[in-house]
Amino acid sequence: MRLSKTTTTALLASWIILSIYYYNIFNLIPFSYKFKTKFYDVQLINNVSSHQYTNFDNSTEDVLLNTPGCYIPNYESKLVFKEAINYKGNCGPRAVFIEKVSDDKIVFLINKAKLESYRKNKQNFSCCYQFVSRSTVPTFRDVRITYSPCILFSDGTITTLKEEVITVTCGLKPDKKVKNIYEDAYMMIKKKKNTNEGNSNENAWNVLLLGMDTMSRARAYYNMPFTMRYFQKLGWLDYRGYNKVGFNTFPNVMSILTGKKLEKLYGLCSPNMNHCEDHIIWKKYKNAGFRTAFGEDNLSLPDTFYNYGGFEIIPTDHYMRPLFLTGEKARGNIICTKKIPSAKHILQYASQFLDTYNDENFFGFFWINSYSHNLIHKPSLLDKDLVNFFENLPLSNNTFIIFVSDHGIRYGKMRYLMESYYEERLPMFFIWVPYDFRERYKEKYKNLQLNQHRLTTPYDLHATLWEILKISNDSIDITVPEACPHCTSLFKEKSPYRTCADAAIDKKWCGCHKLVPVDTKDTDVFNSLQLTISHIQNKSQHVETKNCMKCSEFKLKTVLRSHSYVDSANNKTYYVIAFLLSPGDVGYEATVEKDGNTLKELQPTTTITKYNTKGNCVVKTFDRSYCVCERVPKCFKKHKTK
Ligand SMILES: *[C@@H]1O[C@H](CO)[C@@H](O)[C@H](O)[C@H]1NC(C)=O
Ligand SMILES: *[C@@H]1O[C@H](CO)[C@@H](O)[C@H](O)[C@H]1NC(C)=O
Ligand SMILES: *[C@@H]1O[C@H](CO)[C@@H](O)[C@H](O)[C@H]1NC(C)=O
Ligand SMILES: *[C@@H]1O[C@H](CO)[C@@H](O)[C@H](O)[C@H]1NC(C)=O
Ligand SMILES: *[C@@H]1O[C@H](CO)[C@@H](O)[C@H](O)[C@H]1NC(C)=O
Ligand SMILES: *[C@@H]1O[C@H](CO)[C@@H](O)[C@H](O)[C@H]1NC(C)=O
Ligand SMILES: *[C@@H]1O[C@H](CO)[C@@H](O)[C@H](O)[C@H]1NC(C)=O
Ligand SMILES: CC(=O)N[C@H]1CO[C@H](CO)[C@@H](O)[C@@H]1O
Repeated sequence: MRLSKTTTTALLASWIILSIYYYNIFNLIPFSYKFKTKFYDVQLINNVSSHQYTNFDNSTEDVLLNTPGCYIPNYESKLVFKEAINYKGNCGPRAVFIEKVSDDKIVFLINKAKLESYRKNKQNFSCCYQFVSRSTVPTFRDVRITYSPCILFSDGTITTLKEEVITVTCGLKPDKKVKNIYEDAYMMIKKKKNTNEGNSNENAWNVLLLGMDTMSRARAYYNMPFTMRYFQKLGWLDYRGYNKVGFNTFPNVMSILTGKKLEKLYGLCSPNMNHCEDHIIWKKYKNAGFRTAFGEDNLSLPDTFYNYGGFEIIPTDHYMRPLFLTGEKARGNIICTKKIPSAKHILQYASQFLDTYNDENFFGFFWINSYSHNLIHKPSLLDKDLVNFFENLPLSNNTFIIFVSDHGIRYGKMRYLMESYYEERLPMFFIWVPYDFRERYKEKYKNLQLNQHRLTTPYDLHATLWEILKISNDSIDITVPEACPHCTSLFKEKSPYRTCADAAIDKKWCGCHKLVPVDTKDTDVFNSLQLTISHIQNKSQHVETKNCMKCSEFKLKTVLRSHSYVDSANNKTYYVIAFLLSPGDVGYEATVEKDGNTLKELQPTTTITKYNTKGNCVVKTFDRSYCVCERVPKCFKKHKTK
């Protein structure tokens, strides 16, 4: 296709509109945001007398990373992370409490006054509890749970903890679910017996890996200031150049857990997640005698393990999914599992897990979606809870805590700005290193500190998890990350010359570039647009759709921004262009490589506007981004349209 005259005019017009837009955006930013200072300074606890450190890291307020191999500007100061409007919502108050009286006994406590507030009419009521377990019949995507009969209890009743997940119902006839006034769900750790009694490894280092979805480092600093200040005060390590390696959650989380690339995982993890379980790092820890746990909230998300068939067989010693299967509900900006936000269930359970196995060895992996995945969510609502959580962790001196994300904000109005190129690519990554470790492995700790100012990736983190296991138990044989076989752990210094290519980061996701604006009328930009848009148009015309529906023909509506960079590794020029197509105002960000006179689009070209709900007529959900549905005129018969 050729760009029509109208399109060219549109290009010009959009440039003008965009200029006005930028002007407005930047003038709306409150002064205090524009010149945020100090906050980004990284303080080293021990003075590092590395010669290279002073030579190679010249990062300042204006630059996140400035090594010969990777330059990342401090885009953070240019973005405003406006939080969603506060839609009043809360899950509680909780009126029935469950506490442990011993490892396997629990007590029910009823707060009468609070329960009274749920009693709208004056009907009599009683309460009963049920244990929840996974259905013994394996189900695809692991969605089935079973409930034990409902047993009546009163304030102070003590019972044996049979299953970890418990539900409570109060009402006129709660066991028959008649006129319920109150429902709640709980998860209590049921300690597993130490199989090799008295044989727990004294030299072992434990790991708590806590993730929070869609949190760039910049967003963390903006929206969770209490947590960030807490980290700084206590000397957590803060990795400024942690670059993602795939599009959405699954590839970026799985690269931490397996060291593999998405292309490889597709085959391995099919037809369900148990098929690739042996490649997951928690399994290696489990095999070495560590207790393992896994929990993730907001189960209806499209891009987590669920989408890959789930785990038919429970993969870890402790597993939170059955709790959330008792029913998650969105309320305001938060997601509740009965009377407690799902994420707080996770924090409470993680805390119990650490407490329970404090004298043994463990590896816990927990992932929180519900406070940050969507733009309606507000990370700030979890900020103080996180500080509280970290502060009260029952830590001995042998636990590494890793607080990490998968990527930054991928869609929404913020993506119209050039700075969001970095935002999407640079997830947060913090580590708490136990004091004893710092003392015993001075060199390793020094390197961990140095690498805060180097280009790092999920593959490095994977290698690091291996090495923590190796240090804990020398008989373990390490497997190098398949996607980056020469990548070492973060206990080794990363070269300042390291480039994205060295770190196995695809060109498409590399954040190590200095983007400079290019006129949207530039010939290369024009040709790049033509190339990309014709690809998208072609793609959209080949999408499989439901009966009597088809994808509308896309046309360029407006160019949002156009930039270029030169890659010093090959001296080629790349164009980064964001644009909207109509109908539907679907936005994309494309990167096009110029090689001599040939232009090549770096795949995938992904949407920067919200998951396209106008594309609901597609057969494969993934195609939604490339379709705006319309009816086929005069189509009444049942036949498949192309
Ligand atoms: C560490 O560095 C600070 C600031 O550069 C300096 O004041 C302090 O004396 C140094 N401490 C040691 C132990 O070298
Ligand atoms: C960093 O700054 C030092 C001192 O100002 C300078 O000598 C060095 O060349 C700079 N390094 C880089 C990579 O720019
Ligand atoms: C509620 O319980 C009390 C005491 O058991 C009983 O006297 C009363 O009749 C009950 N009320 C109703 C409406 O069932
Ligand atoms: C080390 O790991 C092996 C399994 O690879 C296990 O058999 C052994 O008990 C572990 N050693 C200790 C001290 O935990
Ligand atoms: C951890 O180690 C530090 C320094 O060695 C010590 O002061 C502290 O009491 C230890 N804490 C625990 C929980 O063992
Ligand atoms: C258009 O898409 C089809 C199916 O995806 C593909 O086979 C074909 O090569 C594409 N054509 C062009 C010109 O990109
Ligand atoms: C890139 O260009 C510079 C200067 O034009 C040259 O010195 C350098 O060798 C080139 N690098 C490559 C990889 O071609
Ligand atoms: C309760 C629940 O599952 N909430 C959200 C989880 O994530 C999906 C996808 O982003 C939302 O559509 C749900 O509303």
